[in-house]
Amino acid sequence: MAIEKVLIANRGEIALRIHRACHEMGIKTVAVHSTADADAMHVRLADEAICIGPPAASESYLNIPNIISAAEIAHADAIHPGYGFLSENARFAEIVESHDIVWIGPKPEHIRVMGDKVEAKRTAAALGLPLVPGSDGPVEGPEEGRKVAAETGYPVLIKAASGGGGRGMKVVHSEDELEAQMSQARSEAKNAFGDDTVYMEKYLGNPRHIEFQVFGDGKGNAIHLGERDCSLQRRHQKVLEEAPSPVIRGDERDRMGGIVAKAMADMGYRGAGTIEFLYENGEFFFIEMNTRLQVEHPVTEMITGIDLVREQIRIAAGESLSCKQDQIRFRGHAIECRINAEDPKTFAPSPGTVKAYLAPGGMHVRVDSGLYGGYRVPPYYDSMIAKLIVYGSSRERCIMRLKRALEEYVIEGMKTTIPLHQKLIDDPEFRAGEYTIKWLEEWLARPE
Ligand code: MV4
Repeated sequence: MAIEKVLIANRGEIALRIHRACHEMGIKTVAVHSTADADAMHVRLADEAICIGPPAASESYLNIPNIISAAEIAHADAIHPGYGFLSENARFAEIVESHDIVWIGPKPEHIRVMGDKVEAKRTAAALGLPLVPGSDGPVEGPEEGRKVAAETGYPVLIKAASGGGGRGMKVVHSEDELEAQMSQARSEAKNAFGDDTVYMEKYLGNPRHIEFQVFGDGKGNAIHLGERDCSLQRRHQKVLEEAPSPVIRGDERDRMGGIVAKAMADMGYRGAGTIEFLYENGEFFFIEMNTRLQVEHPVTEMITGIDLVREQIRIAAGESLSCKQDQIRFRGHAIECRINAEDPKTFAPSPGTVKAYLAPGGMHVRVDSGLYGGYRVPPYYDSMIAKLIVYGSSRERCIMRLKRALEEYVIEGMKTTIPLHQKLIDDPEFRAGEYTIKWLEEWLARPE
């Protein structure tokens, strides 16, 4: 199926990212936007633009009837959902396909399975991925909870089946806390997701978050593009990501990458995916799979030279993967800094008008952002306004170049997290690559 026009069902830097891949493939683009985004860069760049509703995302970027109508009116052949919004909505994927529009994403059934964390673990186990020890499916009540916890050993973690992103998780240190924490977890899950199903895992005290990029062609072929280290998070928001991980050896990458690629081939996975692991004491433990392109995908592009959005579009069009596993080489090191319109100390949102703008450049420096001088950052959406991605032949050289690029970056008119990144990459522990998922929050709490 030839794709000649893509509707981009997203906004901000990812909408630009998709537009760029499309134009490099000779594909026309249709932007959709809320009334708050009429002057956004993604609207300016696209070949056509259609307003799909008021500022609230629930009425615009999440408005399925309006997006489908826009695609019909513009005669788009395909829809790319980006990340967030409708990207992991299996129902939306089905609706797109039922309108004979190509869905640039995984098969709806795979989106659905991975959206339920209990189903995801069951699937991962069947495919031979190593899991965190814990309950085999949902935990129905405190009695079963006590039994599972006694087997895995305390501390344990109660998680929501419909969760992800850390919401509704409860640590249980001993049996006397279990009943209360379980009913807490259940009511929070019910509130947040309308589903009170919970499951239990051994709580890992100090792991790293390592995720593998995978691609499938939907016909039984799959490859992996190595890992990203996303351990530097604050309140479950990633702050800085790198590839490769400073702690994963080549033989570990090849082994685990081989396992995840085989798993994706066996399930007939189609498109881009990310398999998330916790990594502790040299062992990988599967926790979740994301069935979308991720914010941090550029670090993988930098070290492999593969355009992941181009690959997504090729696969959606029914073409094969552009390369075989043995053609993929991992070269050098890449780091991404997420730059948010926030106070770098308090993280309070700081939207405003861009008074002056100068993005860094030079060799191996990439900026993915919809910012321009005079642009007003709307207050209704995510606070991420730019991603700075830097490559170096080694981690040390990458960090030196990143330091240089951060010095160059001028964004006036609002507070940004650039100063936070400058401090972070100067820290000796960061420089040594010695950090886990707890490190950043502890570092932020340190007295100056
Ligand atoms: C865990 C864990 C420790 N042990 N599971 C948080 C988000 C969700 N994707 C999984 N998360 C965790 N699951 C077990 N068995 C610790 C976390 C976690 C975390 C994971 C990755 C990155 C940052 C994190 C911050 C706090 C907790």
